[in-house]
Amino acid sequence: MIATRAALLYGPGEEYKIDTVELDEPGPGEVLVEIRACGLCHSDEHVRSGDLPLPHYPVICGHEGAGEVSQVGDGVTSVAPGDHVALAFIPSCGSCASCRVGKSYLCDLGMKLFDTGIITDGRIAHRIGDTPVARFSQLGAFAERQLLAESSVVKVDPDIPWPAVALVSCGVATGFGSAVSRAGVRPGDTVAVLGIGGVGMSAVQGARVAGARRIIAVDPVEFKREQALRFGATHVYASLDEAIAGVGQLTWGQMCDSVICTFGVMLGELLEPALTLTAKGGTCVVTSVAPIAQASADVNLFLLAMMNKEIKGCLYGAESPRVQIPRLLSLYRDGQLKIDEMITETYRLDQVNEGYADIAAGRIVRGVITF
Ligand code: CXF
Ligand code: ZN
Repeated sequence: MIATRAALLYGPGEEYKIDTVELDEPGPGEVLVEIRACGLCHSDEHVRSGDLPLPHYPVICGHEGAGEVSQVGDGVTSVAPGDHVALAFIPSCGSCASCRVGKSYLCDLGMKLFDTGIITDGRIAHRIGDTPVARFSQLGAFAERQLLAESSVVKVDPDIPWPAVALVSCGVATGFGSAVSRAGVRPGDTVAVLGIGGVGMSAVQGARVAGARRIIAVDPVEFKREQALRFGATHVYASLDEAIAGVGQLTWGQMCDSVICTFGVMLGELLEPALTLTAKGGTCVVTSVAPIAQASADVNLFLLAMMNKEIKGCLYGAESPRVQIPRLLSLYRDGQLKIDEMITETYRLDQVNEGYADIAAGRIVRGVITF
């Protein structure tokens, strides 16, 4: 039996509590990973706040993780003890239809994300006494070590600092891909990014790398607007109303080729202003996670058709983790992708509640727990 200290949620609306969780030894297709860093992503906060209630508590959150493989079970071929890995919040089985066509971000194993049993064989492999312990997204990286499916880990080069590996595993891949892959930003485009956290800042960088001419960052927090200018934004606005007025003037009414929604929480009422910012023929990408009960949105359907606009959902930046994570880390190593600069604060595991309080107060772009 293996033990780990972990930050657990015992129910929606509660704060994290540190406890000891028992893990099985790695079975076939499983790996034990010593977690070295885990970013504080807003999706975990959706679980904590109750916007995204899970079927089982207690749960270990934390999915923007990085660590070192310490043990592997039978049949594991892609990693060995000592390897550095990023944790992927969508697993890659490699054999379903989506994986086969290079869209592992839609892997069929994604349907097991909210199961309490481990992906490999569904058994309860994480527990406190007789109580099963769930892991958000089958990861649970707010823990010193974690038992994971091989399909959930992506080998990375060992020279990359742990916090950068962690951030690329979720926020950077999601934001960068939202701009480059899902919106398809092209040189000369005007792009708006709505909400500047780790995902939004990575969308700003994606737009910059893709050659956008104007990058409009919208966030009510002055500190984040200032930061956005350092990462490639050319114009910043404090509100959607100000952005609509400002972009109207800047573009002579043409508005943005693409608009990327990276709000902390997506709400139905935010879609219409995002579409107002979108040019005719343009694309509005919805990346932010909405409360699970958010089933309606404001859309002027007449204008949607008359202006030939697109609305697109976006998961994992619409790129496959095993391809995209190493690719983005190469861009980071070459200095084309700023990741260290996105990390405003580093926390210990037992400071996870403080970290999320800092996010709620708009004090940080990205926080990271290091171990
Ligand atoms: C989330 C999205 C919803 C399910 C799990 C993870 N993405 C990352 O932040
Ligand atoms: Zn995330």
